[in-house]
Amino acid sequence: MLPASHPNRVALRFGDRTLTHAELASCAGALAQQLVGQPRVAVWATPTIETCVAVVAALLAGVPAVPVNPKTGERELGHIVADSAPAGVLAAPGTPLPEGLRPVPRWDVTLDAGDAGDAGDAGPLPEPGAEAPALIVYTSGTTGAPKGVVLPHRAVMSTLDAVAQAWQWTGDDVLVHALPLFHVHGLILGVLGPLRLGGTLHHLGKFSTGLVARALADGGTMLFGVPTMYHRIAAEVDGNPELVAALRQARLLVSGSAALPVADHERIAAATGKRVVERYGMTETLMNTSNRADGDRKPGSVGVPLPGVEVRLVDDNGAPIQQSDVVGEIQVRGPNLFTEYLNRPDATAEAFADGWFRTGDVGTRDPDGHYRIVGRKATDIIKSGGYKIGAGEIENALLEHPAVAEVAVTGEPDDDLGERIVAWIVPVGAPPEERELADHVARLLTPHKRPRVVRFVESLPRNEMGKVMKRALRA
Ligand code: MLC
Ligand code: AMP
Repeated sequence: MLPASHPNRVALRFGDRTLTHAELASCAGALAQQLVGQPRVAVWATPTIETCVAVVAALLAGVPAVPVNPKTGERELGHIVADSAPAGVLAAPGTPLPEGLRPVPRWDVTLDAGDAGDAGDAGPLPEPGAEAPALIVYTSGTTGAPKGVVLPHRAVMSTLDAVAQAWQWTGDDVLVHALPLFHVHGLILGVLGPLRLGGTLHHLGKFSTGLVARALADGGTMLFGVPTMYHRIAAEVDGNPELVAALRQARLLVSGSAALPVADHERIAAATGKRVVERYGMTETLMNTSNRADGDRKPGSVGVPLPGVEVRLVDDNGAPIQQSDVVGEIQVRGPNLFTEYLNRPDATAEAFADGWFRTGDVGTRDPDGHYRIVGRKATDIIKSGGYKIGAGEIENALLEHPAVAEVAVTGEPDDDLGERIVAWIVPVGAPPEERELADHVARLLTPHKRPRVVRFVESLPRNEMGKVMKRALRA
């Protein structure tokens, strides 16, 4: 996992805290010795250097790590803890943990190899097998609680090697980002990517265009972001010469996790001369397609299949589509795929068709082989700010509020977030404050799943079966 080249190069930079590759190997190695043999550990994934050390230690020890969003609400946390049954939780010293994690033993992540006694000198650990689970990342579905996606070492390594090729990404790059460290984008690409290549991650802690500009001006060569971040950058380029100069000198700007609007792509290109490289991934598949650093960066396209990844489009009957420009479901096969949903053999079986993973995304292929994503099969999946959110989980949470009689949740277009969550509510008596409902969802699930708009209605449109007709609501 960790190359021995450039031991004195900075591997991780968070604010004024840094670790070189040698220091990281030493403190993560010491922690790994303590973790060996554990079935699974949770990582309290704050945007800190300790989160990176904890994940690397678990990988070195061959212990699957479950990154947990530190803003997870009580209901969702209860589900993740019960479902993944971690033997312990790794957290930065002094970080308070919520009630739901009290029964789980805590390991403090220290940056000092000496703290682990002689454990750091116990010699290298055996490499985990390629199929051994590396990470379990929770992701939302249309209904029910999030599922744990079991990602083997093979998938993590192959996806990093594939994007390194496509983006000409090397150990000389300094990656800048402000992504959360509990999802594929920020953690696997954004932390493990630079570490595998022997390069540097400069994490900003929290996204702002000012911090991006400063970090790129201060030696950053690559930027990773979700479209919401690029939208905020695009909104500022016309009046912010510092930001424009910083973006101009960057080697590569990469966007993913949701569709980058063509208008934002063009605005950034016009102001900086840089075309953002868009790529397409998913928790279950890691990275599927990308525009290449040395190829056309087509606005509105997610590029071509990454090395080793097979992509196909199928029609409604599951038959492969050979022609270009015909809409079909995107299916994927390759070493980048997950192994299974934890404890959910039913869901795992349903996710595959003849060995191909059914992404649920709908797209087309240009005559030159570039893919475009045009939509999604399930209307109950919402992508907001790059986060995948299931309408069903929010509906269930809202139904627990005493002032809610009936509810339907939809996504509607939002310039900043891509989609915003809208809750359509039939209240019990007088409507509650919108804020109260948003806080309720944030407390039970997580703040990014809170409704941004609440619409009170007298009744919900239903078909003869009693099912809410969400298309009628949106119309
Ligand atoms: C707001 N907050 C609340 C709250 N309302 N907290 C409690 N209760 C409430 N009612 C808090 C939030 O937690 C947050 O805290 C702050 O207020 C602002 O919240 P926000 O409005 O939701 O944040 P916003 O500015 O809109 O965030 C935009 C963003 C974010 C782009 C920075 O959406 C983001 O980081 N997105 C990245 C998602 C991602 O990584 N997806 C990858 C999935 S992997 P605070 O402290 O945080 O400010 C994948 C595969 C692939 O998709 O292909 O990559
Ligand atoms: P997640 O489950 O959070 O990993 O989200 C994966 C989903 O994000 C995919 O199934 C797509 O719907 C969406 N996605 C990721 N990258 C892109 C992209 N470049 N363009 C459009 N959608 C994307």
